[in-house]
Amino acid sequence: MSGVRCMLMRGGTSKGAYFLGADLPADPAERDGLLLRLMGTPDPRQIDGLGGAHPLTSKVAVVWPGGGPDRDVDYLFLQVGVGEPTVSDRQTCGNLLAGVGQFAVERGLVAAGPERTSVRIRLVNTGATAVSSFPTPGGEVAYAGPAAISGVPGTAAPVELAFAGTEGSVCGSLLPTGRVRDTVEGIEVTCVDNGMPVVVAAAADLGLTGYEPVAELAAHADLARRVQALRTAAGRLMGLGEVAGTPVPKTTLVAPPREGGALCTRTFIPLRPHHSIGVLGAVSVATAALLDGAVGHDVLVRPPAGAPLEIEHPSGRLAVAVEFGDPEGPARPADPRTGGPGDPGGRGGPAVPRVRSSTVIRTARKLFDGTAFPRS
Ligand code: NQM
Repeated sequence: MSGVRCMLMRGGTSKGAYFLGADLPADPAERDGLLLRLMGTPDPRQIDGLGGAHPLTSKVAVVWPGGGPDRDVDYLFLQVGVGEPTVSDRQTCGNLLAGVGQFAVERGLVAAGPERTSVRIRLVNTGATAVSSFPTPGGEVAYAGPAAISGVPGTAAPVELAFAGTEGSVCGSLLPTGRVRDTVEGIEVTCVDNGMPVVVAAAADLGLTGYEPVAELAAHADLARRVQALRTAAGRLMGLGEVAGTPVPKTTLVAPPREGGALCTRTFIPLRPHHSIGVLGAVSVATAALLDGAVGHDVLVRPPAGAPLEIEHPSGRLAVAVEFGDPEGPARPADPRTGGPGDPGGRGGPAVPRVRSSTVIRTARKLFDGTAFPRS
């Protein structure tokens, strides 16, 4: 049986199989069929494949040389279902992104610099771009280093991810309903898309504290049903159509921070509670919380000027820096009253705020490089 060249990597708090585009079938249906057989889907335990029986470990990155002067590589993210035979390109993944630059160097798509390397990556799923910068001492990718990220044991080399063009990644605009706040299923929500479509609601409005451990949320009898009702109704308002069987929008429940961060979160992807929070999910939630009138804005504890927002999640924190302003023009300083970009409702501020860039620090590690064999 013929195998496929594959690298298994941890990217941030996710794990996935990385492929060169040229190593997979060009036909998307054929490619997806192969990926299902490689990952072990639709067995809920993925026992006969590479998948780890959870959405966070059933992921695929496909990378190929960039087709334009402004980018080095293109990165397509595919979410492979666990118990269902699905392969979705409807979202990107900021966690697997953390390994894309190193993979591109390892596969010879990008030449490493003598100390550090920056790789310009087009996020094919959304059209956004990211610059990934990581250490390459002596022209070799260094995976070991001093950076700790919540949700991953130990330390590794820091990977800086700077995003641009993430507004409206899937929905077309930062506030896809055209409003900073909506009432959906009797709950106040903010629907936002700054790289990931997310429905933000106050945990208290669903009868939760927002500090529950993941196991408690997973065991909650009625919660998945309520989250599904909320996101399917919100998904229609966001112009996403029928979202019951799709990975977006995510739902994030927010509460006041209680560990020194800016905001506490519990996220569902789309119905299973996240052990931490997705990278672009956190970027979107942080962006929303900075908007006057948005759900979460009233409980946000703003950091000192210039410091990133520490988004608390079940296994620690994720620091997100969001810069507002015309993406083509100079950065606009945050509104001194709110720490955010001003009132998006029009009461003296811009009608729709613009996001200039967002930055996070992640780590990644090469776990295995070789040949993967699909189930026949
Ligand atoms: O939001 C989970 C993750 C993700 C996606 C998800 C991600 C992101 O934690 O950018 O990284 O939202 O399904 O890897």
